[in-house]
Amino acid sequence: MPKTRVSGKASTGTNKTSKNGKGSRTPAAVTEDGKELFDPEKAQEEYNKRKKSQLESIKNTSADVLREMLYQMVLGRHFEQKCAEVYRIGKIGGFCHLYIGQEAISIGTQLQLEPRDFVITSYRDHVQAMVQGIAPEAVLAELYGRAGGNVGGKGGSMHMFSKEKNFYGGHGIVGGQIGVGTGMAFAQKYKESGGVTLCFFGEAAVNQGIFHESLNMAGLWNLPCIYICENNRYGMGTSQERAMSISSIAKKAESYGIAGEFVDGMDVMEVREATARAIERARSESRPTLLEIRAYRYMGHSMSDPGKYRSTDEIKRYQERDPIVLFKDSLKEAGVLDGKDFEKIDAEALAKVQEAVDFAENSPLPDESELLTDVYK
Ligand SMILES: Cc1ncc(C[n+]2csc(CCOP(=O)(O)OP(=O)(O)O)c2C)c(N)n1
Ligand SMILES: [Mg+2]
Repeated sequence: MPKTRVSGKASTGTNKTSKNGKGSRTPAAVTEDGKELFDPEKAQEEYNKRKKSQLESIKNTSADVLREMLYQMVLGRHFEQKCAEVYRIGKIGGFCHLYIGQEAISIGTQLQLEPRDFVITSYRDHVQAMVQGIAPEAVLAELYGRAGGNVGGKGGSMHMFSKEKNFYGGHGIVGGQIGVGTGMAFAQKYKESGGVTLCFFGEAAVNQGIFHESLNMAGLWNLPCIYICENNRYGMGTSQERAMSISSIAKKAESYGIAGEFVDGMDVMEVREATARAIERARSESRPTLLEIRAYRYMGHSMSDPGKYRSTDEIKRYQERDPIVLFKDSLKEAGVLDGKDFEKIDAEALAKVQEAVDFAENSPLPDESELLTDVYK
């Protein structure tokens, strides 16, 4: 695998947003106002439809970028599975929120960023930190609370951070990062850096006041901020339907006069194209965008979630539309990669995860002298 990140600009696709930014491609398994409910037949239909559009997008993307995208998705999946395994045997303490099932969001959005761009996110941050260029070794050592972690073992799972990689956390307060991300975009505009901010948050954060205050400001002040709502249907054990008065989050963009788009988060190419449109809007017009990207979290909210609020059947039905499987099928059909390449990518990712484990295991605990450094006194 190349060590340097293959970025490459994504095409903005044919699914242009309308003037108010609303996307035209609405998955069949989801109605216009975002009301889902899962119908396996419709989902299959949608899968086939998406596959066609994926093939189109794949044709317009370089083979190196496509391979890197798949590698990062597979690495993210294996890394998180390893986290679950080592958490269960007590290697990781505290909270641990996994990203399995949502990989297409991080990979589809972040791999097209430039060094001047910023990222900020919630506590579900391991994969996003790695895609941003923080080494898996440093992320796992951080989870282990070791000195080799990207914040010296003092942040843990929820607080990945790297100034060098423009990755500004890792935040535990639901929605807190939306205000900070808005400020980061303000700084980019004020300093005329030409950079954009990707600000990730879950659908439950949309019910917080900070979401509305931030989007209002971003709309009013023309900030280059891309608000990415990762709608995985649940905030801890509460489904979106039980907590939100309307189900289309993308529509909320209209309240602030900014572009909003609904995106299928199981389709990494669709995520990539929607993000490319938002980046273009932010860079050339300094206008914000709200992307509602629908995916599904396969694991519990955190490692301590007993998962009594949903059925295993529901989880299985989403897994049938797994973003990695869908992407592999399309890459194969497009003649970009084949079974042998997939095996190689899998082996590379597993080897990288093993390197991360070896590094974390052998990394020392932070020195006692570090106890009061990097904190407000
Ligand atoms: C202000 C605040 N309220 C409550 C919590 C407890 N809490 C932690 S995660 C969470 C659910 C958030 O769900 P969502 O925003 O959808 O993100 P997801 O976990 O699904 O990625 C809640 C309520 C918190 N951390 N911060
Ligand atoms: Mg959620």
